[in-house]
Amino acid sequence: HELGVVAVGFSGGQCKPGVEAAPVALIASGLLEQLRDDLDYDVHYDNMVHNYTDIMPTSDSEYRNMKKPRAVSAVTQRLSEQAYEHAKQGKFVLTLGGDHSIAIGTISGIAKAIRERLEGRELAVIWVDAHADINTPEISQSGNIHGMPVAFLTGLAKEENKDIFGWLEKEHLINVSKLVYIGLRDVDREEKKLLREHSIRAFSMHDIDRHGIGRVVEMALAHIGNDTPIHLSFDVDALDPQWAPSTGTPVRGGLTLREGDFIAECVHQTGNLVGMDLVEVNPSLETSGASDTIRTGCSLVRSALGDSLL
Ligand code: DIR
Ligand code: MN
Ligand code: MN
Ligand code: MN
Repeated sequence: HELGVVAVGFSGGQCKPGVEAAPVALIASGLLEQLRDDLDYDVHYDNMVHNYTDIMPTSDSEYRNMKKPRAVSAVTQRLSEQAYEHAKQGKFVLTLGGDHSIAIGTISGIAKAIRERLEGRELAVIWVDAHADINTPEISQSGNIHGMPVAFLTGLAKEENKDIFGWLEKEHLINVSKLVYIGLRDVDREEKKLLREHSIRAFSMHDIDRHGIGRVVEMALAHIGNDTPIHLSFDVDALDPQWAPSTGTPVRGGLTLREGDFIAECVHQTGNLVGMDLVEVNPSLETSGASDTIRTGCSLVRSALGDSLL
């Protein structure tokens, strides 16, 4: 099986430097060799961490309350094309971030490729995160675009300006009915309203406490259905800070390492997984826990790609 890897050293979707160093740390710990040697993937990696300096805007003032809108738009547009190229050739697309704004790029590119390859079929997305990342620019409290990717990907947020996400076309977008969250526990008031208004399927930590992770994953996959290509967008802050302390916005009361791996394993077992983002690992925060956080990230990726299944 073929695997396209894109290392995205980008941190402009939020304000804390360091998250751009995660791809190097993940790769240096041997992740790609493990995928090649232990899991038998044919790994296609261009041997570079993209920071997209060549397409950085010279000035980037706030627009509609968004911080660094032109930088995030330019990077995600380029990444969308990279992900599209991999997915069009039938490769699994693995993106190592970077902050979660980069999902605008990967998911839009994969969604477009899937529509072309599978006669209009729509991509489903499982978003594992402490946060819903569905703020529109106007309701966002922070202005950080890593809290907005789902709004742009579902078309809940729209913008005409081509330099500020106006490049997103219909074929790039996902349907709210094919989106499922797992792990939520820090959702903004206005985001909760959106989730309710659009009847978006969401499993919070409360649901996991009530039903157990096994039943929750079963319900999440049942919602998506059997015959749908799936993208797994995994924010490492879904895990409890005990397992992933080095991340920009840690929230206590999260998933255990095994619960995180279990989600990834089950999604792999469907046979429908076509792409994964691993985002928000920031080795420069809580540095005493950085190597644990990197190990956690590697474990989640290996699980999604079929490790630890007998
Ligand atoms: C918050 C935090 N909802 C925001 N979002 C984070 O800035 O929009 N996402 N941290 O990962
Ligand atoms: Mn090949
Ligand atoms: Mn998060
Ligand atoms: Mn996130």
